[in-house]
Amino acid sequence: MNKGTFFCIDAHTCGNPVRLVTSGHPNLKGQTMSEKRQDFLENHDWIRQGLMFEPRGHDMMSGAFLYPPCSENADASILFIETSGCLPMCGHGTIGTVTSGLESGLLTPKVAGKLTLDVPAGQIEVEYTLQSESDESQLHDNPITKVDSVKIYNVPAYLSHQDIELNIEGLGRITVDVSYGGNYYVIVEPQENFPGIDQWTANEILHWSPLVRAAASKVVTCIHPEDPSVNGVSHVLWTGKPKHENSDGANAVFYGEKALDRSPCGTGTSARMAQLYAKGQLSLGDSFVHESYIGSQFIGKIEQIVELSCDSTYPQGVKGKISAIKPSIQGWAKVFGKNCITIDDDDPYAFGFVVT
Ligand code: PYC
Repeated sequence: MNKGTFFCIDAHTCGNPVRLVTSGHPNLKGQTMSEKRQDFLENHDWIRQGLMFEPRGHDMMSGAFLYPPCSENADASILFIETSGCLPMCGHGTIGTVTSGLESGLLTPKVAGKLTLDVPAGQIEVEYTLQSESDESQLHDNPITKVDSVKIYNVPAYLSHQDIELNIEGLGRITVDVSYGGNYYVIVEPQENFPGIDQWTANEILHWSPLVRAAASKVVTCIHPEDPSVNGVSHVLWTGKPKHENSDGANAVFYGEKALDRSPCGTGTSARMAQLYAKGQLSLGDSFVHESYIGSQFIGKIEQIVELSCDSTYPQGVKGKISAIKPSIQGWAKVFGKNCITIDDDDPYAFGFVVT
């Protein structure tokens, strides 16, 4: 029996996939995207599994649903889906969703060139440019107008733990930081037992990352000070020498069980800028061109310094304010296909599989 039919627009943001699901949305309970994300995970997760895992997806697959706005001032809401679950925030996912949504006419901004979007991690602002600015007024009459670039003003990012020592069997001792940029990242910089991503193969990153994430998760507690449903170290960000002269840094982000981000990673770039700001290596107003493992680039910037409020749910009994940055991330996405995907429960692989 057919459990669901999903029309999708397939795109990639700087190399990493974004499958925007344009039909088959389940009705989600809750007032905010954070509550709706919980409802999706509890009651509708089969849709994510069917659309993200093999044979309909693959290890790197990620995607999104557009929903009506939760807040009065917003244009729309995004629910992110990927192989690891539903991220609170996804930078490359937002850039791909905004591009596909605008080009298909599914997203209609109140103000041309700008969008306000509710996401599970909070509210973000977006600015976009079209391929020819003079075509801006044609966006709704001419749905094939292309989006040139998308800039996200992300949720606040902050360094949560510094100089954590981990002992990884087979690799040795490494010292890492943990930083939040919409997801929690273990950040590993070049040091005695890690020469940098420019010296490692993708297979080496995929091999060591789950061990580093598991080791870090044992010794640090990450709970977002303003939304405890956002918690846990989910991503590992390795750094190294960039390939391009105009890049300020390079990274390779591991997520899920087997994914290596092909984009420079929006939430990872935000977490990295928050770490560098907290350590005095970046300042308010600085830009940071960040490169992915395949050499694609995002332009990051520290737009503002803000504070997050901690209450008694915050670990180690911390109460009061945490200093954070408000980062922006700019990148591009390309739409390359349209898909009609069915999930039939007489298919033994209706809800996908992972080869380990
Ligand atoms: O761009 O934020 C991002 C992201 C998260 C996981 C993969 N990409």
